[in-house]
Amino acid sequence: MRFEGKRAAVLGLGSSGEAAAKLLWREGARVTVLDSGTPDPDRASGLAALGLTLVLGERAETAPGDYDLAVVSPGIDPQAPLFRNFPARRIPLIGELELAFQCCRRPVIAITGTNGKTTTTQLVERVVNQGGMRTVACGNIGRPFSDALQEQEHLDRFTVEVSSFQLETIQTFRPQVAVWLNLTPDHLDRYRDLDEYRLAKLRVFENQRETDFAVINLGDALPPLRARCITFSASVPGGDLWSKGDSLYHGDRYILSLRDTCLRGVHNVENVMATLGVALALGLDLAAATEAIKSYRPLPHRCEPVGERAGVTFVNDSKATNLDALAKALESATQPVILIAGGKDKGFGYEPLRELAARKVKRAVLIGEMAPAIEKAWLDRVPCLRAATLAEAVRLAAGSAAGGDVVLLSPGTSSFDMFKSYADRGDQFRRLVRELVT
Ligand code: UMA
Repeated sequence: MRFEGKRAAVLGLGSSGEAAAKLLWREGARVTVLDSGTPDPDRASGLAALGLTLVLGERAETAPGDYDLAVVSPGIDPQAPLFRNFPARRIPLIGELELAFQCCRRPVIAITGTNGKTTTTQLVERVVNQGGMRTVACGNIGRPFSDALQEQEHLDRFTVEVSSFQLETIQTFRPQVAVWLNLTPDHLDRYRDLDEYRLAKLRVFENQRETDFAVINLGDALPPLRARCITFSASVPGGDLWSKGDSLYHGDRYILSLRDTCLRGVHNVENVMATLGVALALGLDLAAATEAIKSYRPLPHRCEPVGERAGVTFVNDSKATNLDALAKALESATQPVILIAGGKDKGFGYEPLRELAARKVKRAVLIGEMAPAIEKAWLDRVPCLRAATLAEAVRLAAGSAAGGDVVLLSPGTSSFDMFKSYADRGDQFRRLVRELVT
């Protein structure tokens, strides 16, 4: 076993820290977990019961200790004291994704991009399983790769959603198929600029060889890649997979229409193309892949209709945690929109959406840290109201809507200033709408 007898530090006790600690423990390492926040007590006691050492709270940031390696959780910023304490001591540091890959004996399909990662990861999981190979979806999607590894004897491949945070700390991570969906501004509270974010994401191709595949969006100018490329785009002509309206083609062969699926919007045309690209890379039958895509049901919080009252439709798009996702939701809207937007300040402004919002949004109800900045950016083009809580926002939005309008929660940024997560924000919205419509 690769880590037997090694002294390992795991930084962060969220879901990936817990999974990394357990993997190292199963591998025979001597594990210490350090978390400078207030982690879930059940997680902490579960690891303590296995005999792992825990260092929690502020003292974790300066705790001494001699280790052979440190494994960092993706949410810990390299500038955070807990993180900086380790490189300063010259202890080799990798991320949870790299740790899992080093223990993985199956090929990996990796999916990255600013938006659409989760939908595409689920589509790929479905297509690969129905194509006769056994896989599970894991990684940034929620179940850490290190946890999913426990099933590797029963699997042929891992389908891993990977974030830029996870890619920052890879060394040998080498997907057999790497999917690049798109890149738009996000996480600018962690990266200096878009270029730094892009460079982190590009690392998904770093260790690929000529025999591997890169399934890439032609709309993004990527540097030359070593892997064999399968290209797709809904806007730039010349890709292996291309579209006309809702119809998708491979070369000159018609494959399917998005209307045959439960997915909508141009972003989903590209998510489906990327999935078909993986099917091509793995040599799967495209007709079977198409049937698997047709029977896919999207997850909640992604343009999810949650209620209707007096001809007003309420839509939960809480997963829109960046401007591009909000733009996609607005572009896909065919009715006048009463928009609920705003949330955590992630280091970008809403000015780029001014014209689109002026065309689509009848009124915006703004919440969270970003509310004043959005109002300033849009004020002369979009009538804006401010709400202190989501309940007030729903009330104001419903009061502003007429029959035929849509009340859309599509915040355009993260939720952490007011909610536990985007799912918590979406669940609260769904509940408030249900109370309103019944
Ligand atoms: N912590 C410290 N010190 C710090 C900062 C954090 O000790 O300075 C501790 C916290 O107290 C907490 C732990 O670190 O206990 C949290 O670690 P984490 O933020 O890495 O969270 P995990 O629960 O391990 O979840 C991570 C991903 N989170 C992030 O990247 C922020 C999850 O993606 C992922 O599903 C999970 O691993 C399993 O792989 C979430 C996400 O928001 C969904 N991802 C971003 C996105 O999709 O945009 C990238």
